[in-house]
Amino acid sequence: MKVLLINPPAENEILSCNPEIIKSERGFDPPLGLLYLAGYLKKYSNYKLKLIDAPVERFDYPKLQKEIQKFSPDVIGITAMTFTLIDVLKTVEVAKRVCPKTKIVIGGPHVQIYPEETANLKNVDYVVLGEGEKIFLELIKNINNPEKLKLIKGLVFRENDKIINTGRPDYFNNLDEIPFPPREILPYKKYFSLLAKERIITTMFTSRGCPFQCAFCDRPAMGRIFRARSAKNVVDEIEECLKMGIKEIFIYDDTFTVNKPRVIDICNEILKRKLKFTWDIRARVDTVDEELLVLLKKAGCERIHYGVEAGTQKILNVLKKGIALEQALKAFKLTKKIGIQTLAYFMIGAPTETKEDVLKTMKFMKELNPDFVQITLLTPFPGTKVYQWALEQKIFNDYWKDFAKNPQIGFKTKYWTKELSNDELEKLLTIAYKKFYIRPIYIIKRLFKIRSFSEFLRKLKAGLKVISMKNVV
Ligand code: B12
Ligand code: SF4
Repeated sequence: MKVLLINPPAENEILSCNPEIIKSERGFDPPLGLLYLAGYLKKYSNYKLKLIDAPVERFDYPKLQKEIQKFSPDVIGITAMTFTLIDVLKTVEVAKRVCPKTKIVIGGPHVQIYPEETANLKNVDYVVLGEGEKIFLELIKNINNPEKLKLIKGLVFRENDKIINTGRPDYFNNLDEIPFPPREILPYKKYFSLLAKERIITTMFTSRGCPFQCAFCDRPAMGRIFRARSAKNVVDEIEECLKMGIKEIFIYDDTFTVNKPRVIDICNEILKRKLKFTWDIRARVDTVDEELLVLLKKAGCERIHYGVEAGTQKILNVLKKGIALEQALKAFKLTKKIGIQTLAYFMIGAPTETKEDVLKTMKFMKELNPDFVQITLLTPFPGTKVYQWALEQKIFNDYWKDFAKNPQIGFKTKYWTKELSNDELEKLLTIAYKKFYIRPIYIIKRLFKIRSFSEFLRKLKAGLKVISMKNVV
């Protein structure tokens, strides 16, 4: 049995609210979901396995088609975000053209929201829900036995004209039992990021799920149950990465700092093993304190990404972020004092947000004064409370569902336009970026922090893009 996993080319990504700079300069992250599947198959089967990360390999469709034909797999697994659906389907089309008998399996964040719509798409044979490692293996083992497939939770497929949905699967309770992602099966030295200090980066998850309830995020609907790996297991994986020559690790947990004793254990384990590497985390301002930050710094944590989202308490409350502005100010002050870089995420265009609110947010950004900000227009995503409110208030119809049923190139995302029009939102986003980044004091501070000529070139290119921003969306 030959199994091919594919992260499709990024030729038709739906442009959300990200400025061009973030898209073109952000670099490449390994497709961790597929790597986890590969790790599981490697450990628990003897299938011949290949993973293609088309964006990092810069494969276009003709090249991808050749690679599929050459490997001639029995099963192809493709990862899908709602934003990458067009490329997912183009990949399916190319695969079926050269290997018509190959079974096509789709998994990833998109299918959690639109399982049956995905199973109904042309040439899609199976949809896998939830954490796919075990279910994908069970599916492949029983792929020619539909009666057995009906007993595996987490599968959606067509039988004659009927859709069979076997129901939500269970989560892994013990994350330590999942094999590490086999990064060596990809050209792992090609992954980099604009934010990184080092050239070879990788990404890692030390926990899954998020216990918070933010109204703009689909995590509450997807995976509320927070589960974490043990410190030993996490640091074993870190050590494996360092042995491969990886120099920087982005820890992508939804909120790394949910459980303070666990973070303390991870830092102490890194220190005990004397591991030297650069790493960063994503955290909430209400889950850090001085003791934790000091230890993180000691263990080499270089940067913390905080979701601040808005600079007014009114909007934070609307978004159900569950934090206070004072907590944000305190966390940033402490993080900077301790010498850890900060990145703040902000959004513009929340329900009830007026121009005055946005101007206050811009002022707050400068008051926080992080090393970097990333500002986006709030796109109500399916599966979020904000999307539900938009439907209830008839700001738009369930247009994502239409897209999920019939994906078309040229699809445009919609914003919350009750208080501010599209045009106003786009203008405010440009102003916010310029107001933050084009400040003499900021530019001088950053110039002093640059450590190499290549870093200077990358940041110069990004800076010029911000200066030339007209209409960023
Ligand atoms: C890292 C990341 C990115 C990175 C890199 C993406 C990458 N190469 O992985 C970057 C920064 C580029 C990025 C960009 C965006 N992202 Co992003 N990102 C993430 C993040 C934080 C982690 C992804 C990850 O590695 N997860 C860990 C792995 C283990 O989980 P997983 O991918 O879900 O895989 C598991 C299952 O889904 C399943 N599975 C996955 N694929 C497959 C395939 C098969 C065949 C099977 C059987 C199973 C299966 O099994 C896996 C193992 O358990 C997630 C949030 C999250 N917590 O997952 C958001 C997330 C995926 N991103 C999201 C969004 C919205 C975006 C952006 C649109 C943001 C924006 N406004 O521009 C862009 C879109 C970019 C694009 N068009 O590709 C949403 C997707 C929602 C959706 N409906 O699709 C998420 C879920 C965040 C959120 N809550 O809103 N993102
Ligand atoms: S935004 Fe972050 S903290 Fe809030 S629910 Fe989503 S993942 Fe959790």
